[in-house]
Amino acid sequence: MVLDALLNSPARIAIAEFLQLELFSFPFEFDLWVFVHFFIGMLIMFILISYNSEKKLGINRYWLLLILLSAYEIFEWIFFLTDSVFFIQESLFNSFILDIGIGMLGGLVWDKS
Ligand SMILES: [Ca+2]
Repeated sequence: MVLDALLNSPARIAIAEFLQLELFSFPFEFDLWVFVHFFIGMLIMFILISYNSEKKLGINRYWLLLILLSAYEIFEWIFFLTDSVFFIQESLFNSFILDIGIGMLGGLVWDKS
């Protein structure tokens, strides 16, 4: 299957391994994915502001960002629970506190800069 070939390609595995480079592991695991989550938070905030989402949807942009980041983490867990090779098991703390928190921080930094 094309998807399997893509997911198991040497380039994807190299990128995934690179991003898992552990910067420190105490008090929690902290790898390069932190920067991905941070920039994704900034990017989503940029899009929410650019499309005037608060006015159009009537929801505060920070709630929208939280909903989108949480939806992604739930999606990732569903993939993990179905034994997909694409996502690596994370602790609940890493997934729902750290990843979402870092994404929210990225959004805040974009919003305030
Ligand atoms: Ca995650």
